[in-house]
Order: sequence, then C-alpha cells, then structure tokens
Amino acid sequence: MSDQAPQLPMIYSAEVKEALAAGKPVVALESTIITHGMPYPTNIETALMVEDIIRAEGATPATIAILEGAIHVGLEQNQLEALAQSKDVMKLSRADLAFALATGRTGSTTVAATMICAHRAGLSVFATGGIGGVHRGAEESFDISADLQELAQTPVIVVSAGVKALLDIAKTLEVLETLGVPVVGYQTDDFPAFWSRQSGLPCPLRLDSAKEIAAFHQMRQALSLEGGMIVANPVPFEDEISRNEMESDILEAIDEANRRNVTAKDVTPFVLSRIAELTDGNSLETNIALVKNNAKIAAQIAASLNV
Ligand code: PSU
Ligand code: MN
Repeated sequence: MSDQAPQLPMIYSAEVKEALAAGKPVVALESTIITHGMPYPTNIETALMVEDIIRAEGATPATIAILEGAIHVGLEQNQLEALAQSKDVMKLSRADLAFALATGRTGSTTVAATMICAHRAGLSVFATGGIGGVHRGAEESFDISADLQELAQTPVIVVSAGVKALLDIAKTLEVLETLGVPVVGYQTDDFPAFWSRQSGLPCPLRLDSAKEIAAFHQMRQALSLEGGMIVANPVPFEDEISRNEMESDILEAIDEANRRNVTAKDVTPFVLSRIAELTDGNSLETNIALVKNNAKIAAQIAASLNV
C-alpha cells in the first residue's frame, strides 16, 4: 500500500470559482450553525439572508460543508436546503474533519473546521455568530472548544459577536491571550456577549474600521505569525437582550444539560436550543440579527484585504 496522501476532495460552487478567478472578495460561512445551531426553517432562511447580505456588500459568500466525503466551498441552494433539513449529519471539527472525508460522510463544519477549509481554499475572512470557548465549569469538565486552538494556528479572520454568554467569558479571554490570538473589538471597548452588547469585560484591542482590521491582519502576516484573529462585533442595539435578562434562562439550560449528562459536542447545540425555548424564540431572533451584522462587516474586511 502506498502512503502517498490522497488529493484533497474540494469542490467550489460556480459562484465562488468565478469570484476567486476574478480576484474578488470572498467570505467563508460555517454550516454547523445551520445543522446544529438553529431549527428548520429558520436555519435555511437565515443562511440565505446572510449570503445575500454578503453579495449586497460586493463580496461572494462561500458556505462550507462536507457532502459525501468532499469539502464544498460554496453551496448551491438545493444543497443548503438538504443540509438544513437533515437530522443526523456529523458536527465536524479539527479532530474528525478528515475522518468524514475519508469515509465519505456528510457533515457540517464548526468554526474550527470551517477555518481549516477556508484556509485551504485561500480565503482569509469568515463570518459566524459566536465562536466556541471555555464552558462554565470547565475546571471540572475540561470542556474547551477546539475553536480556540484553531484560532491560534490557522490564519483566518473570524467575525463573531463575541462569545456566547452561556460560556465562561473571562476564562475564554484568558485562553485566547495564552494562545496569542488577537481579540479586536469592532467599534467597542467592551467584549460583547453574543445576545448582549457587553460582557462587562474589556476587549484587549479595538479597531473602528474594516480597513484597519485588514491592515492589522496583513502586518501579522508580515511578521510570519501563525493563527487568525477574532473580530468581536456587538449585536445591534435594537436587537440585543440584556445580560441580566438572559442569565436565568442560561443557568436553567446549563443545569438541565448537566442533569441529563449532555457532554462533548452535544453541549452547545443542546444549550442553545433550550435557551431558544426558554426565551420564547427571542434568543433566536437576536442570534439571526447578530449573524447578519457579522456578515456585513466580514464582507467589508474581505474587500479591504483585496485592495
Ligand atoms: N454560534 C452560533 N451557533 C452555533 C455555533 C456557533 O450562533 O451553532 C457553533 C459553531 O459551529 C461553533 C460551535 O464552532 O458551535 C462550537 O461548538 P463546541 O462548543 O462544541 O466547540
Ligand atoms: Mn466542547
């Protein structure tokens, strides 16, 4: 048997192929938010809206997923729809991305896996809702998202509304600092907490324009620093839910996850969907608003990197 590496199975959508060939800005999007982050049909509606926001800013969206053992960079509408309706796809991260490719499986990509695929495709900007982080009680559970390590090693700018308030935000920021991952507040000094504009914790860095963020990224490249950065973009005022208002529902959802022994990959999807139920869908509305907001800034950063 040969130990030669197989060729990477990577398929570009027509739209993305054309944009890359023309040197136009492209923004990567993840698919776990579609399969595990939002219920159907809100997930497909949001995915399509987010893609349109990126197009309206003059960039091209590249939603990334693994379909039957191939990395898809850019999904056609029927592929997005199938993913949005599927119930048993894998939630893929660094540890199992190649497993899905080697075994011909279908899976959605988390922030970590999307960064890996985006980088292989030559993309430097990626919009999501919120990255994974250090879970509350991690000193017992050791539950720390692989997204953090990925940010330390893969050079992609991730635009996120901070980290989900269900996590331990202070510990997440400490780990990011240890890993050397820049955390840049976009027009804010206060690190955002996903549904809320403020976490009460300071953003280590702040920049106020897409152009400055692009320049910072390019300087990191000039220094040959590995890894990416987080651009923390607060949810718009009119869509936010205050931290106080969220906290009791967060506590209840986490408590339920613990009582039911929900662990590993299942924690984030379980807690997110319980919080959506407990808030009568309000948290989901805010989630949609913040992803759209992140897509817009990501498109502007991608355009700034291109000039
Ligand atoms: N943000 C959302 N919804 C999500 C996620 C993030 O608004 O569903 C997903 C992302 O794909 C992220 C993942 O990478 O949750 C983190 O999962 P974990 O905590 O298991 O690493
Ligand atoms: Mn985890």
